[in-house]
Amino acid sequence: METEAYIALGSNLGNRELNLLRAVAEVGRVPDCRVTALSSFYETSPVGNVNQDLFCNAVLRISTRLDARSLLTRLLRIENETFKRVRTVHQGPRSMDLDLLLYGDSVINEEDLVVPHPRLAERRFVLQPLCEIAPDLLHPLIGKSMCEILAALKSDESVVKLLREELV
Ligand code: PH2
Ligand code: MG
Ligand code: MG
Repeated sequence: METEAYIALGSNLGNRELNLLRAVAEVGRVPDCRVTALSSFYETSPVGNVNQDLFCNAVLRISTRLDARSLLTRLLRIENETFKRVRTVHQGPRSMDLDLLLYGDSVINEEDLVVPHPRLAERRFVLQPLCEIAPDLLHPLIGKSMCEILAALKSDESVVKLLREELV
């Protein structure tokens, strides 16, 4: 059985757009994962307390036979091995961040794996690309569609600018 999962991509170190394209290719190479949709690329102002460069963000949909934990392990492996991600500053600059946003309508609360992603509903840089590919998708905990959640969002004033039209 295949499950639809959504992954957030973010980069603000090196060639950000190339990093995102490479990440899409790497996710597509994971066994038992098919990329089924990719949002446009957005340039976004950094959210959080760290003063850092603008991000490039996008959202990917896959169809997968992997369970959520195996998928997370593969995403972390791409961050570490393909992008040699170095973790110094919490929420600081990164060559690649791959966050598991949603795994079907599963609700998972484990120490290192929380799905839906706990900050999904407050982040414009995630909701805007997500709404492009899944506007009517229901948030499994909030019970509203992604476009309803985006429309009601007030707290996040970060600037999200379309960088590149849909690629696939
Ligand atoms: N990721 C963070 C912290 N802040 N801001 C933007 N604009 N985009 C991100 O991907 C991002 C962030 C930690 O994961
Ligand atoms: Mg993140
Ligand atoms: Mg992350």
